[in-house]
Amino acid sequence: MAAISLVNGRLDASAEERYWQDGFLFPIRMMARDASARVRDALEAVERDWLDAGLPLPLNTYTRINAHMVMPFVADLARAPAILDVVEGVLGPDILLYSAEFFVKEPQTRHVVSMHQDLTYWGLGAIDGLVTAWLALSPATMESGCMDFVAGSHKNPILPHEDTFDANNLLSRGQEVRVDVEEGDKTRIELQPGEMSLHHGLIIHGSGPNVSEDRRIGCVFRFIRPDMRQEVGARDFAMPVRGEDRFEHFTPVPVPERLFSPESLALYDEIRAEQAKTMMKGASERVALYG
Ligand SMILES: O=C(O)CCC(=O)C(=O)O
Repeated sequence: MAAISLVNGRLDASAEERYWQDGFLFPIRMMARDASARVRDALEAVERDWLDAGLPLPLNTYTRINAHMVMPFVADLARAPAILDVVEGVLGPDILLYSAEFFVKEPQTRHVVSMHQDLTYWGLGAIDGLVTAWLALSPATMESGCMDFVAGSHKNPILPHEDTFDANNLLSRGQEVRVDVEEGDKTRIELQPGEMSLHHGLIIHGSGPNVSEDRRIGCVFRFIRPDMRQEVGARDFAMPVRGEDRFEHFTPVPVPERLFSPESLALYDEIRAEQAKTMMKGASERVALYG
């Protein structure tokens, strides 16, 4: 797939049009390979140094939910002008960071992501004002279990999903959209380290297992427009990253000062408990990441 060409670091009108038509855009070269290797090193240093450091929750919870609230390098990356210049083409000049997480598939493992729509359990409604930026920190290929998107499927409402709670599923509830997706309808989102894709919150997507020799690591940011709002939970949280928030629908989250500081861990706990009420709503079993 030919790389999306940026004009002064921004999407041009045809790229924006493609995003709204297909519900995704890729590959976008966001940083050089060696810069993405440094981000990977930072994550792997956290994995090495903090796994047995007595954090209140398993390290995997912090890497999978709201990583930007406890890891300054994640918040810094989300605030990088190069990324925000691209995201602005979809959301406009006022941008909040709703969440950040790492999707890691270890080499030669069976972990998958079932076909789903992101917005299903987030309580934000079936909105256009959320975009995911998925930055590859290692090759995301068919072999390593890159994402697959169904072009145009973001024009659907939120479709019925079934919670499978399958242990090999990386999603919080193992949720799967109740739609049969033909192989021929999938676009393979292959990315090299430092490349990024964008996807709409309603796009039907998933990913297969990693049968390669390397880890498959995605650093994933969910950006929203400030006029979005939490419709299910009593309140919600987001980090202001660009422009102005004239709506104040989300309680602002500060950039953490250092890795896993006591203050950021306390705030993390409060936010996770509040968001769990929405994320676990209607679940028939414990939702491990929130339970
Ligand atoms: O990383 C993956 O394979 C899936 C990630 C995903 O579903 C998402 O970022 O919305």
